[in-house]
Amino acid sequence: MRIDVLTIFPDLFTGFLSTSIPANAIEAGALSCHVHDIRAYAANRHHKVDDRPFGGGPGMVMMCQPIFDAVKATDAAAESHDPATAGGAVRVLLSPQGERLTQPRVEWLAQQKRLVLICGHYEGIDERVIEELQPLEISLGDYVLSGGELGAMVVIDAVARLQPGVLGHEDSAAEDSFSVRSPEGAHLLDCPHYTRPREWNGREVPEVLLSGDHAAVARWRDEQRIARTRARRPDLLQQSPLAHERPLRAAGNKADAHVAGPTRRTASEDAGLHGQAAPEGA
Ligand code: 9WO
Repeated sequence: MRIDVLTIFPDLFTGFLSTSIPANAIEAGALSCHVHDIRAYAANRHHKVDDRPFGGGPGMVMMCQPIFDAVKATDAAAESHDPATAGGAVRVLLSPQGERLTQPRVEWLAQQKRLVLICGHYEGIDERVIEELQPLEISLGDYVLSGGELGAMVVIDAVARLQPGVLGHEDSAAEDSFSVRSPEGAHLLDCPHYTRPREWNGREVPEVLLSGDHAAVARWRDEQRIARTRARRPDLLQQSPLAHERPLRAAGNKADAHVAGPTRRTASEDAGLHGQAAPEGA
């Protein structure tokens, strides 16, 4: 997978991309990541990328031209380097106005050939370039940051670890929090983990984990995942397991971009969410 990042603070990415999982993915050849300074595409002498808001108000607004030209230039560079990406990249704008990032969305993003992550700054971005580029808008959560860069790093980290051959331990990406599902298909939280010593500070490791009975261990972990999810994130058990199975925006398809509403749940899926084989309480 190829990722292009467009930002006015490219330096923020250097430490991140040379360390940890994304660095492993790049090292393994599963990911290439190119960071571009939006300022370099500003068509004015001062490399100005922002201007005062029409209608007044505080702060500055990012101008259309530098962002648009940066996207077009990186599209051209990517396609000349690898014609397989010519079908169009998935464009992502990190923004509090976006859909909430979830693991099913991460899994969908991880399967794309190419992503273009656009990081905004100041009070916002001129709406017309958002309309023109039709990015998928993604939010980390309901809070305002000073820019989209931390969101871009979150997306890179989350998709990098899902690239084939990236994790030393191939099973762990498939087995950790949010990748394990209940029989009904709901994403579940992770079970507790323990390592040596067997007793620490007067606290013992659960007996079943020392039993050597693999089936009993697997059963206990499943019960823990379901009980924890019920206790801490009951909303996960209510969500449609199929909500993200369908791409909300196909690359280059303007018709269904922008507002990515949740998929409606069918009556049979609703029925499947009841009567879970889980212990009561947590
Ligand atoms: C600023 C602002 C001030 C008062 C009320 C609402 C407000 N919204 C914004 C705003 O959206 N500023 C943005 C800063 C402009 C584009 C980039 N910025 C950004 C991205 N802030 N927070 C994010 C972000 C990205 C992903 N997930 C959570 C937050």
